[in-house]
Amino acid sequence: MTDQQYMELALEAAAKGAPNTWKNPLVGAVVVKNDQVLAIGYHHHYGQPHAERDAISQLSKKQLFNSTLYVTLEPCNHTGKQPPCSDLIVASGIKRVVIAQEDPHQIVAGKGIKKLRDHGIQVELGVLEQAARRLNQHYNFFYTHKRPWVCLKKAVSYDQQLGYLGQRTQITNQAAYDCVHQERSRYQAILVGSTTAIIDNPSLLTTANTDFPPIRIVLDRRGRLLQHLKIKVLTDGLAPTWIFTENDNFLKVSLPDFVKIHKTNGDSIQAVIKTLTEQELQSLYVEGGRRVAQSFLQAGLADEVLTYVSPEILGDGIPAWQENKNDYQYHFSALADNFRIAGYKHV
Ligand code: AOF
Ligand code: ZN
Repeated sequence: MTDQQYMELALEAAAKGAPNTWKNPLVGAVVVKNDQVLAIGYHHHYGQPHAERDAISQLSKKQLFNSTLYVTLEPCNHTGKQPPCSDLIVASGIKRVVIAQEDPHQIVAGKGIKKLRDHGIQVELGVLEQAARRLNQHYNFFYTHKRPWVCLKKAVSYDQQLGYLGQRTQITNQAAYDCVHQERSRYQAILVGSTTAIIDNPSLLTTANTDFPPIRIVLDRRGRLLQHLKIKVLTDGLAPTWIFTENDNFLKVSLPDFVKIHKTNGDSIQAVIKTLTEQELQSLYVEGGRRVAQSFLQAGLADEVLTYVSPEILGDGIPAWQENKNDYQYHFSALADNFRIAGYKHV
């Protein structure tokens, strides 16, 4: 088999970690000797051993001697929640390391590769690099641009409307609804405006089986939720909820521990981005409200737009917000059971 084929195996293994590696990247590793795969490992769970250790620990010193390691991300060279993989590789007797992509995280960024080379290990970089970058798209974006990737989602009727004013409107069907619930697990935070939180009363959960549900963020500048303290995101305790508000009265009411108040002063969009960046949360799914979406577009903070289109005609509903078509490039579309999804990326 070729280097590409072994790397393909490592990429497949890496994907198994989703969505439980959470803020950590998906990483896979394969050990090969004499054209035989000796071990396949991956990063299973946030805080647990890295992919390299998962693969190497399956083998004896004798098996590892003179072998080749294929790994989808540059091995780390720091002590975090785990010890450095570079030291483990150096001590293992592995003679060649093939890496798909360099780690953009400044804590690693080339240092892992340097360490291996300094110890006489042959290192090759860039095998299936594009596929590896795609696998950790949000991670790569975050550590390159120092802010989370933002996706704006809308569900529209065939006549480009968001729903009827002041009432919950089911635009797309159950299949689309299920799809959104799965999609949420790809993000580390989900955001809606207070109007959506009150009128739709969504739970904003994901159906994916994860230990790290996305943080639910509600923008509530004036403190309208104070009159609606029984809504799901303030009572169910099923995921953390953050409220960004200018209203001090939130600090006077008793809220459950999973609800956190972020006091803002002025631009709440920038406050959300700043807080997520500080917490190293790498992606945000914006789900609700025409005004909220427009604020993100105006701030130039919409990296991707996802549109769910149903075949229904609403007639006299709220017109959907529109991104500037010149700023966005068609990315993909999918036709499913009675609805269509189209994705566009900022150019
Ligand atoms: C992973 N899994 O398989 C590899 C990672 O806090 P730590 O010790 O878990 O370190 C996390 C960093 O380690 C991560 O951001 C990335 O730079 C590097 N490599 N991380 O979680 C892995 N190989
Ligand atoms: Zn590591």
